[in-house]
Amino acid sequence: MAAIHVFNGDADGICSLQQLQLSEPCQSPSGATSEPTLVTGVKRDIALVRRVSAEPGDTVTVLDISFDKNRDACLELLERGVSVRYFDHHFPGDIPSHPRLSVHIETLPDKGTSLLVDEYLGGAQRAWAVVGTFGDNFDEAARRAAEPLGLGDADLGVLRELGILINYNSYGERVEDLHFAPAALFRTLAPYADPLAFAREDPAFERLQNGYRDDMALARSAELVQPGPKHSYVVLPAEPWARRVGGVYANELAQAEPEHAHALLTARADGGYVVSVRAPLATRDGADALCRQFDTGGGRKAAAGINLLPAEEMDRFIAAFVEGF
Ligand SMILES: [Mn+2]
Repeated sequence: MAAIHVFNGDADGICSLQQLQLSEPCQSPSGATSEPTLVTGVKRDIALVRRVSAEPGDTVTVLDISFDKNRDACLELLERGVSVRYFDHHFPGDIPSHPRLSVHIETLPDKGTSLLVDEYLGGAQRAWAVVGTFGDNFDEAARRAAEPLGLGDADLGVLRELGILINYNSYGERVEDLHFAPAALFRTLAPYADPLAFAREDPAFERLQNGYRDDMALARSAELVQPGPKHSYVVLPAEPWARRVGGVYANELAQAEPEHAHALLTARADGGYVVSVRAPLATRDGADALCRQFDTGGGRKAAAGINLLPAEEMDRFIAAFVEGF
């Protein structure tokens, strides 16, 4: 009766698991707390359920990855007698009903998986839900969720910074690009019931702060191109720093210019680009529709991406980007 946790390696995924683990630690038959199996990866690594090896009677908890990309793997587990518990806010497609499948999926534009788990737990680990929500760039929702905690501006700022840093750590083409493998970062956070204590006491926080500062300085020096009246994009080189910082830099651009749509294209070592799109914060709509026009595109209304944009489709992308917003 093993517990297997499958989660996106970003802040929303990690903070969703952190809340569940703090509220429902795994108990082995002897009563000792047992280590669950963790299945995760870089942020864009979302077809994770197929990596699970589970026995009948095991429970698999899946956090912050699209059901649509994991449906077949989930059905296979369910048929083998495994229970699946699913929390997510990405496009799910058809959700089957099955006695061993429990689903908590909502696709609202400002409610991430951390807030779905928070609701499920009755707000029991609210501070971590706030961190995960800041990490997904849902600032207003995060501040609303933080109200009952009665935190001052400085502490709220630390929760926001921690969300941004954990989210930042998840971006990369492969785990080797990252400062911390997401499973290792989760294990580092796991002992801290209070995210403010983690930020104060754990050296991982400072390491993320330094990496973020250095990578962002490089990103900010790249040229911002404006192909339309409310459209900005930037192209970054095929370097580990660019692969790490891209998504977070896109969020920063989106916040600095809320009426603008933003695209960030990072060159891939093997040719073409990885693309992050942010809809204007003012409307939070259209990013998924734009990216789904390309073979490897997907995501949410407010934030979406394309895993591989061939170099020869660059012009088509820029035209669709200007057309789409
Ligand atoms: Mn999320």
